[in-house]
Amino acid sequence: MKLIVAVVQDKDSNRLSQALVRENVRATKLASTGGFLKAGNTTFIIGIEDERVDPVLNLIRENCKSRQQMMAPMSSMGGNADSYIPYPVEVQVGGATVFILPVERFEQF
Ligand code: 2BA
Ligand code: 2BA
Repeated sequence: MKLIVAVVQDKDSNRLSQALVRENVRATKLASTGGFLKAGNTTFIIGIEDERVDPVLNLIRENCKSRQQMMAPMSSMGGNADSYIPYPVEVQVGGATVFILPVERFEQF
């Protein structure tokens, strides 16, 4: 068994949830925040048998789009002047950032 941890954009999370349910894949959704943009994103954790990992990765690939996102200028108020960015910056936010971990044990009580 593997644990898939997938960070996706909020805009794609409903579509991905629906696809997972449709394909009978169990998952848990966590509301998360990107460390860089400090904007909301969604983290899916999916415990899944080894042979279903690739089909689940395909579902994630098909349902999550890469987008350009503007990063608002950060205020220097109360912050460090070194980290002040005075102009908006465009960043490419990926369709999904995915980690696949081995599961030592899985229990449901
Ligand atoms: P939910 O996904 O909201 O599922 C609640 C309950 O609904 C499940 O209880 C199960 O009895 C049923 N259920 C879920 N998906 C189903 C499906 N495709 N077909 C038929 N019945 C389904 P539990 O199995 O005790 O799971 C409780 C919660 O634990 C789940 O909430 C989910 O958040 C998490 N979870 C369970 N298995 C998971 C897994 N393999 N990976 C990640 N999270 C899991
Ligand atoms: P954020 O940390 O809000 O990052 C959003 C996007 O900003 C990133 O997209 C990347 O294009 C850019 N970015 C992030 N850190 C940067 C930096 N230090 N310098 C320049 N640009 C930077 P993605 O790479 O597609 O990541 C989307 C989200 O996935 C991230 O949101 C974060 O929540 C998560 N993520 C990405 N890599 C991760 C990792 N190695 N570990 C844990 N979470 C990760």
